[in-house]
Amino acid sequence: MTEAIDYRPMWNELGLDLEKHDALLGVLGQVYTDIYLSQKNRPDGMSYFDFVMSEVHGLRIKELVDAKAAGKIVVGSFCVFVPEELVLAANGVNVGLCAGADFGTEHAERYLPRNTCALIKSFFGFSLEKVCPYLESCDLVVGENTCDGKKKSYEIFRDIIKGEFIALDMPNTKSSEGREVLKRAYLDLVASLERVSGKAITVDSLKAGIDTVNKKRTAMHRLAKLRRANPAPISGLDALLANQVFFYDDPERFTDSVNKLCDEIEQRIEKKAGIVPATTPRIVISGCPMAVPNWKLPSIIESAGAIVVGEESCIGERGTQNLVSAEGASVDELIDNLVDRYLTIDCAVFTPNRTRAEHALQIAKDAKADGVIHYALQFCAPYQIEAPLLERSMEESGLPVLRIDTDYSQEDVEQLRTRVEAFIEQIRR
Ligand code: BJ8
Repeated sequence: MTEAIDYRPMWNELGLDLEKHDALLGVLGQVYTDIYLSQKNRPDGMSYFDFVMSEVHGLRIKELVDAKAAGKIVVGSFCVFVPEELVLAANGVNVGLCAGADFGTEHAERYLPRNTCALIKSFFGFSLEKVCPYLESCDLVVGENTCDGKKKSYEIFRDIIKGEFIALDMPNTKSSEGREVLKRAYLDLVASLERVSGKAITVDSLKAGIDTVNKKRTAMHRLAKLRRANPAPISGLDALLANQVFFYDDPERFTDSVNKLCDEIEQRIEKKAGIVPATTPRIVISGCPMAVPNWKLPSIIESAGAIVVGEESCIGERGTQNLVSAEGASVDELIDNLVDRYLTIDCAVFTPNRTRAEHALQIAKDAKADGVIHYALQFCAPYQIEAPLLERSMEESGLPVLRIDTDYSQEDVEQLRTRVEAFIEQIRR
């Protein structure tokens, strides 16, 4: 039997509040056991993701510490508009920062109005309570001026974290001017990355970064396609977990693990070995991103007897869609390629944003969904206001929609369960 490693000296060194961090890990471990490990008939390939989650504040953080000792930089972000390709090209490790749990909310509300979305309060809470080892490992944190909530809260956040912070100036339209704004933001990011890492981004290093991330996204496209089989070969919760781990893990190891999982899923499909019967109501979720450990809604949906077969979300197909071309003879041309790909992300902060509804509909059709659940965090104006537009286009295509507005607390779980169960009864075939 291998002896458990004591990570406390490392956490202490990073400046974590060990007592609060223990409390957080205790809750997370229990929630993970209740929601994930209680599922039946999971693919064997999910054991890798279980391992990653069991070591999410342990081994992975040790890897970051070791990478820093070997001369790499750690770069944290909160949005899929921050290109991992550039971070890799600058000899960096890219990590998504903790923003999916109700932690330190009261502390966060000393800095932010109560009517701020849970995602923003969460990253404030994690930072103020000193419980996010990813944040504490960062040499550079990259924010982005997307929604007003993030844009304004970053003005405060930059002063409460210990690492360096920059905010990318983001466009809110996809016009040619918008394209220029995004390109300028990426050029600014290149300058910051080069300064912090002391390494110049070259054509070769950027092409290598593009190749690594393209492979990672291609693996996720494969998983997104396979999970649409009927009977569904993998739970929505497990597919969501792979989408969440996308933001934390070593990219090559992650790609390899997703491809192995997909090989296994292909065999399941061949044998028609579903995780649930073929008659199970099929749901697509569309809306705000669900960062670890935000599993509330999918767990309610799946425990109510339906299966989630796709996510139109940044932690899902909105975030992973499309690849970046590696054709180009200069860094500038490659950055144009990045802008081309990243501008296809249908975030609700853009106006207009019609392609999001089209994309969501396409996912629902391809996945042969029986209904769509629109998920918005309370006080997230971009997604809440876009919800009726999306609902209309779904319903015109004959797809019933349930709109859910919620946060990270557990207070509304029973009420949500009742609404979700009624929706599932309505769409049951
Ligand atoms: S590209 S969705 S990851 S900005 S939930 S903080 S929008 S008030 S997270 Fe997002 Fe990038 Fe867009 Fe995706 Fe604001 Fe809404 Fe809160 Fe949000």
